[in-house]
Amino acid sequence: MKRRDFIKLAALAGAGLTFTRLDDKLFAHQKLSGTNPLRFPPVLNPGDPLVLDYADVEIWPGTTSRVLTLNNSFPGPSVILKQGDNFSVEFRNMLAEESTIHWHGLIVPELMDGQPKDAIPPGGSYVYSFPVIQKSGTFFYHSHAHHLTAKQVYLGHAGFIIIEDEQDYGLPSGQFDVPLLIQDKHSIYQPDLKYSPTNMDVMQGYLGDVPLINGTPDPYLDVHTTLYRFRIVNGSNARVFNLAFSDNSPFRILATDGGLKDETIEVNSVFLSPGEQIGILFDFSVFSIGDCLFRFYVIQVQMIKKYEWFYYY
Ligand SMILES: [Cu+2]
Repeated sequence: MKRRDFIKLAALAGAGLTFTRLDDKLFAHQKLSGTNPLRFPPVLNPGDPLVLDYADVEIWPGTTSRVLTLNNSFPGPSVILKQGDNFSVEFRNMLAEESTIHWHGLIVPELMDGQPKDAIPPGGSYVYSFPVIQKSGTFFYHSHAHHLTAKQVYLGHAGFIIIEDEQDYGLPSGQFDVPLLIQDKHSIYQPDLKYSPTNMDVMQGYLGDVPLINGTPDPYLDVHTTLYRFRIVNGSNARVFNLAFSDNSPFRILATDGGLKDETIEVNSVFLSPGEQIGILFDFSVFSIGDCLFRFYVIQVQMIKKYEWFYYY
């Protein structure tokens, strides 16, 4: 796309994620936008606990933010599962208030679902354990503590869950399979992530003006000239996003909340509401090195009350 167009879009979008094409051998980033390399949370090692606590994390370069972390990671470590696994993890709540881990989208026994009524007290721990019975898909975990969910998720209690199975064979994998957690934050409190809703926010949702992607502000990702899979989760409190490439390139919807679709669907943009995820396929091979391709358009939708996430106050 033309640089002029990009500048215009950047102003519209406020912030987003920039993809810049790389030569397959020369790993040179030609920066058109995006200040910070996109971060990725670590993968949770089998047997490791998930420890919820505050920590000072460098979100904006040169300064730290006091946020909620799991194992000191913001967002929390990614939980990678295989269909047929028996997953088990000890959750340790180091906060001075209740918390839980809710496995959003997973089919698990009621007592393993981290519901508000099953709160883990301050300083307490609990072993979540369940069989992985679902097919390939992207999910995410987050706090579901009573009246504390919105605050704890906003401050950082969230992470990816990815289930892999034989349906994934032949799809982009490894570095070509990219998870993106989008969460909007209030820039007025930067670098802190203060959860401070007004009465109006409580009614209409806590809307930020700066989207963080995997906890990264103004991120970029250098990509190779090949096919990519993106697993995009909207972990915002109330913000609905409309996702599109800056040049209106079509892309293919591979998966939705129900898992992989029988057939991919070609679209030019897609709405993603809080708590929702979508998987897309995009082929970067037709672009020139230095092209700046992908921006998230931030839009505000009034009718958000129907979404589950909205009730997490
Ligand atoms: Cu949820």
